[in-house]
Amino acid sequence: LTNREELLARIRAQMHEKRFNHTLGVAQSARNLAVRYGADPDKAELAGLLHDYCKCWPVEKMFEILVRHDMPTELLEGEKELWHAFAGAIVIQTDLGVTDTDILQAVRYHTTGRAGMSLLEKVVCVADYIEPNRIFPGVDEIRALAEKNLDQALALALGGTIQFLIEKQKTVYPLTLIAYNDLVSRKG
Ligand code: DGI
Ligand code: FE
Ligand code: FE
Ligand code: FE
Repeated sequence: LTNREELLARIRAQMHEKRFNHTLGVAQSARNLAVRYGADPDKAELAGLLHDYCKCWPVEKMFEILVRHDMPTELLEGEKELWHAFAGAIVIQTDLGVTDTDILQAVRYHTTGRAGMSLLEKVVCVADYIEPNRIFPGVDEIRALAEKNLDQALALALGGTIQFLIEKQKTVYPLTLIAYNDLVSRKG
C-alpha cells in the first residue's frame, strides 16, 4: 500500500457502503479529537480508517484468526460483536503491514475499551460513538461532552453501552466494565 487512494480502496473492498461511510466519519472525528486533546492527528485518522476493517467479514473467518492467535476463551465464547476489534488489530498487521503499536492497540480496544486506555485509544473509541452518521439516544450529549472532557464522554458512552447490554440481557465483556470503572473512579 503506497498511497492513501490505495488504502481507501482496500478498506472500501472489505465492507458495505454504510460501514465505509461510518469509517470515514470515525477517521475525521478521531482527527478532530486528536487535535483537541493533543494526540497524534495522523495516527488517529489512520486508526479511525482501520478500526472496523473486518467488521463485515464472516464470523468464521474472524474466529479462525482469533484461535490461531491464542485469544482468551472469554472472547471466543463471548459476543461475536467483539471479534472484529481483536481480529482487526491482527489483520491490519498481517495483511496491510501496519506496525505502529499505538494504532494496533486503538483498533484492538475500540469496542471494549480496557483499564488505563491510552489517549489514542480513547480518541478512537469516542470517535466511534460520535461520528456524524451515528444516531442513537444520547449521542448528542456524548458529542457535547467530547468537546469538553474526553474521559467523561467515554464514561458516558461506555455506561450507555453497558446499560443497553443489560436491557437486552447480553453479557458485558469484563474489559468494558473495567474501562468504565477506571474512567469513573478517576474523574475528580
Ligand atoms: O463496530 P461498531 O458498530 O462501529 O461499534 P463497536 O465496535 O463499538 O461495537 C460493536 C457492538 O459491540 C455494539 O453493538 C455494542 C457491542 N458491545 C460493545 N461492548 C460490548 C458489546 N457487546 C457485548 N456483548 N459486551 C460488551 O462489553
Ligand atoms: Fe467496531
Ligand atoms: Fe456489516
Ligand atoms: Fe465503528
